[in-house]
Amino acid sequence: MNIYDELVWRGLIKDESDPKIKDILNNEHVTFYIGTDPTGDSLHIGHFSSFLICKRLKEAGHNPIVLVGGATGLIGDPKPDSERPMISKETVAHNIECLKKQLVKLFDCEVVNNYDWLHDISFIDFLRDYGKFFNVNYMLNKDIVARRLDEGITYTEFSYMIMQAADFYFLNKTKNVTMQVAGQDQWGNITAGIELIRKKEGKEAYAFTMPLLTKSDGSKFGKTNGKAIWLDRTKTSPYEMYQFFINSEDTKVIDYLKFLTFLSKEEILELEKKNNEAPHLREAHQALAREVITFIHGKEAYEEALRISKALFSGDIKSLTSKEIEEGFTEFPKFEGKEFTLVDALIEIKLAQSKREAREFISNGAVLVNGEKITDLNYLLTKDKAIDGKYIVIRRGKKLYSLIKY
Ligand code: 629
Repeated sequence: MNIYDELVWRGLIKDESDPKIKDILNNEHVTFYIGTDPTGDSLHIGHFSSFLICKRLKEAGHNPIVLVGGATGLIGDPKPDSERPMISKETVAHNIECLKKQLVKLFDCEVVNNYDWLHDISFIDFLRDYGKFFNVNYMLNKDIVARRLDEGITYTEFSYMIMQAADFYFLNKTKNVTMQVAGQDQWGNITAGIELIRKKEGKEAYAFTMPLLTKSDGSKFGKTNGKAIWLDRTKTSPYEMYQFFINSEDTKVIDYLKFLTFLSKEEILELEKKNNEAPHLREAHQALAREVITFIHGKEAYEEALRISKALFSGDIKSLTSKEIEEGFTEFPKFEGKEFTLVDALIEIKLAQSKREAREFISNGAVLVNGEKITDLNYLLTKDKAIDGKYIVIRRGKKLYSLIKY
């Protein structure tokens, strides 16, 4: 299957600027770019789903360049609903360093920063050499800008499109970049660049966009309980990422495999068959979690996430190290470790309302300490019973956990 047909099969093509895109992708070797603004100090899984195109097209013989918007990040790409708060220059500089590290590590490609060529264009030159090529009606017609007119859009955010167009023009001139790729939300910014190159250089440039991954209800992919799934493991641990993918909706898991992994069509069709026949075995979900976490964090991190998940499910906490407990129990409450009876502890860690209730839970065998059922009402919790001298994991019933940290 040629690269174009593979991208179509994977659902990775939304809009194309020109019917020639198919021939270009299949038969030429082009330099293309995809950009991101440094709005945060880590990429999230939504960025990851878009930037994977760098590896896919590189394997098909094309040359990817990733742009980090040191200049555009100071301006803010207009969102459909409201004006972005300005980010300080120090924060943008910090975020650029963080993103560059992630992008080079994950996608091993050239990274450029549009601050390098945009920062010293004078205001007058910007208006004469770039602004002159943009009819305001054209700009007002761009979907996101049009939707902001009622709410209001500042001159600053309104200018953003010209900056991104200038990037495409500059990269076309200096690095022979003839294609830009992005998620579908970027269509207006990208076509502005194609227009600018045509007007200033009389040359053709190309673009295609990818659909933004969504959940089955149409909401944005990459968030769980309102929390984004970050690539920085200190913000989202591999275990949390594992839980996120294992809990993908059965109706979306095959789409996610096509979008987010390099498994072959045959492998994915096989997983689709298994998912249809026995979704409870979650083989497609397991493959998705394995492929994505291994790509981002490495095999070790995936296997650790799997160990934590199995221990939590089986209750065999003693098989975990204190580091694995730290990763696996991020969403459970943590309490100060000290020497106290299990009865008192249950009250302090909010797993019982009273001594009577605590005794009842213990006597009924509903309380596990580090995975072991304890029915002794005089049981004492001490540091030497903690895993690695650090953690005692208390479980009440099927899935109520609390952590005591020494
Ligand atoms: C200057 C800036 C350029 C080219 C691109 C850009 C950034 C672009 C943007 N991209 C999104 C972002 O930064 O805002 N104006 O978060 C984001 N992108 C990846 C995908 C996207 C897009 O990083 O393209 O569609 C979804 O993640 O929203 O010369």
